Amino acid sequence: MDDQLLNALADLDEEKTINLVKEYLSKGVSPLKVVELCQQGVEVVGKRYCNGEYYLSDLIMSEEILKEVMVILEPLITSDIPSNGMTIILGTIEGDIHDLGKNIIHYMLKSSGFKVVDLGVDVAPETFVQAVNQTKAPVLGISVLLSFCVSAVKKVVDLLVESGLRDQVKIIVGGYPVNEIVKDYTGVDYYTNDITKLFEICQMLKDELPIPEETS
Ligand code: B12
Repeated sequence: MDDQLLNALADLDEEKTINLVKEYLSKGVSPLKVVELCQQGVEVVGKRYCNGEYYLSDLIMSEEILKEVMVILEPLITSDIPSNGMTIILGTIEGDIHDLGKNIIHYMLKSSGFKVVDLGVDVAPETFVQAVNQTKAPVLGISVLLSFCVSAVKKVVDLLVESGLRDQVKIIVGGYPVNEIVKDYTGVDYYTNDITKLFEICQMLKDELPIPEETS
């Protein structure tokens, strides 16, 4: 069953992908599982693009299909959920316009009660720092899909240090090139591409936050 959806997306078969997504959901498969399978499918698209089997137009096609999938999934994962009191800033780093993964993270966090401040794509390091300063959010999530944009993530961290804000925010990165080396090079606190792990980290950080004083 799993391979069918993965392969339909990898083969850029729009109709089959959409039908399978609807079928899986009707059989009780969770939206998160559907996202994971789609993500594996576009990973294959990326590999085929890398080895010359697919062209840029195929990358764009995969984007179109994923957007259609998200139109189906979004209402299922962003119903009215009460806020859990924690704000997370999200954005795709400067030079990078990939946003499908970031948007999925946004929906998922929102559906778990986190307040998300989404800065969009191609976000300058200075804008991230400004947002941390203004919102006082304890968590900053940065999406980076292009290897050559990793240095801009390091710039965000360096600017936060320079502005004296580094200690008040935990930084999580996600996206195609992230790994332990990227974490160490950039100076961020965590990296993950696993939504479940992201939830674990956010939940842990939330539990560590001071409980707001009661006002009478
Ligand atoms: C679709 C796609 C595009 C679309 C993007 C559309 C959009 N609106 O996002 C288009 C066609 C525009 C595009 C353009 C380009 N792309 Co592109 N693209 C892809 C592709 C096939 C899929 C990306 C995707 O959407 N995946 C689906 C989502 C759900 O997964 P995800 O993004 O990985 O997100 C998940 C996790 O990474 C994680 N995550 C993501 N963000 C965050 C943030 C946080 C805080 C956390 C915790 C987790 C997290 O959670 C998400 C959900 O599970 C990838 C291949 C790949 N393997 O990633 C190439 C890929 C990223 N692209 C690549 C390239 C080279 C380009 C171009 C330079 C191509 C060109 N010649 O122009 C341009 C760059 C444009 C730019 N300046 O940004 C390369 C990058 C290689 C590298 N090492 O740098 C890849 C890897 C393809 C390849 N194998 O060569 N691309």
